[in-house]
Amino acid sequence: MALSDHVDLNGFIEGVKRRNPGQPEFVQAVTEVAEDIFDFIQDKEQYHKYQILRRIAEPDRVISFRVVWEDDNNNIRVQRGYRVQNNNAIGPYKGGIRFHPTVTESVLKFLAFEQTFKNALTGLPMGGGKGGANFNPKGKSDHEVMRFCQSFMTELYRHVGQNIDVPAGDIGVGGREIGYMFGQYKRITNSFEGVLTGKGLEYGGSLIRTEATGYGAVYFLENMLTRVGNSVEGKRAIISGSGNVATHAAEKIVQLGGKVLTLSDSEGFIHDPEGIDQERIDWVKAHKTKRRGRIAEYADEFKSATFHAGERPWGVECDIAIPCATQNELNGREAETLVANGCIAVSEGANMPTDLEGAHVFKKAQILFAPGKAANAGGVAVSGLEMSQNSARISWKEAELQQLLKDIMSGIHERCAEHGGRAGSDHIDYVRGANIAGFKKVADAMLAYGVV
Ligand code: NDP
Ligand code: 2IT
Repeated sequence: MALSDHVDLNGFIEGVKRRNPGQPEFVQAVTEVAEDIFDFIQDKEQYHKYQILRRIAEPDRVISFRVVWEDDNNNIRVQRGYRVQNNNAIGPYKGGIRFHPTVTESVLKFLAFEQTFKNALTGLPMGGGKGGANFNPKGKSDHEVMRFCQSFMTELYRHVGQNIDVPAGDIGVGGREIGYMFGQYKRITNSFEGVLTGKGLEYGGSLIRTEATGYGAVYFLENMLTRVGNSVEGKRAIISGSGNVATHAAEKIVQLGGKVLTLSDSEGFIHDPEGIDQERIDWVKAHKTKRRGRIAEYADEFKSATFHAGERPWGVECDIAIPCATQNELNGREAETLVANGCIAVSEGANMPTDLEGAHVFKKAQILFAPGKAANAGGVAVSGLEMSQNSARISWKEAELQQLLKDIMSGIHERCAEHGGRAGSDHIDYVRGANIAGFKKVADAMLAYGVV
């Protein structure tokens, strides 16, 4: 078949839209990747012949199930749970579980698709998957969360296993939820195995897994800045979110001598011109995890700060932006504001926080722009290290793991730089680099397997 007989990019995207009606987030994630991959595979006949991108953009399977549980008032509640197993060409399916009212099949399919490329970029043997439920942990008692997690795992356990699919945390799923789910898996199967990552240190968890995503996003940022002779030191950073990723990104910015001006949640953002230092970050961590409080209360606690209800932080002047809340939280207009305000670098702690228009603005302005699949890969990378420790039945020391995380993030940066450059320009397009490097590894494994 001549290359001209292959469907073009627009035809491909039209097909993705037709096959996935009502799934805008999934179509968006595939479009962003396809824009770069179509260019890359122009002259690579085998990827066309074996329909590699078309196959990666069709999950191996989507499992959907009813999760029924009883609340504290004895009401019977019904939620929908999912596991999307996107691709296991290079290792067991691996990716987080999200509990949030906005969870849909489209959201989890986009996340599992992105995860496939991200996991490949880490250099570790992990395929891509994602799961979750439209359950809202906010305002629920510990017992309600426990009953929900147990019910969720009572179906999920059939589909996962240390060599099959290894879930972890994501929005709304942290140490507490992983504990309840691991306990239920162990109870049902009578098998103590590394079926989940992000576990407590007492029962097979790894040191620095909690910190890894946020720290990794800042290491990636530092790598980008170092390459152009700059650094985090003295820079003003605005961060969205106030959960696991946001608070640890903030911590690492402060450790590297930067100043953090904002944090947010789904109700608005706080702006603290004095800077959110380690003591204040510790307060936010305890407030969000132990007290399950809202970020608005930061402004009651620290008088230098203001709370901006219903707004996002992107209008605050900064050098660096680190979106760490959720998908599509930074649009084209906000991207233009950031660029106009002199922002030089964006490192995505969240998955697909910048929408397609926003990503095009950053690409056009040629600022340093690290997509989530590269910048936030530190979390899943340390999950991979947790799997290795579980298999070997050992625990590595903190210093060792800190170094491995740094090395893995530098390795991802190098892979992106290798594929994201253009002849005649010194600028690295990290989106293109991440898409191509991730695709190539998965694609070459798929070619080795033939048509399966
Ligand atoms: P958490 O649940 O710990 O925190 C999520 C934060 O984002 C909260 O501050 C939450 O505010 C905010 N948020 C959630 N949904 C929305 C929304 N619709 N609009 C505005 N704010 C929102 O989750 P994580 O920190 O773990 O995850 C944050 C992002 O990082 C996600 O995109 C996740 O996929 C990604 N990620 C996470 C990894 C991990 O290891 N945990 C690894 C790689 C990526 P509120 O309290 O109001 O809901
Ligand atoms: O989006 C992600 O990479 C995660 N939520 C972490 C996945 C994992 O398996 O650690």
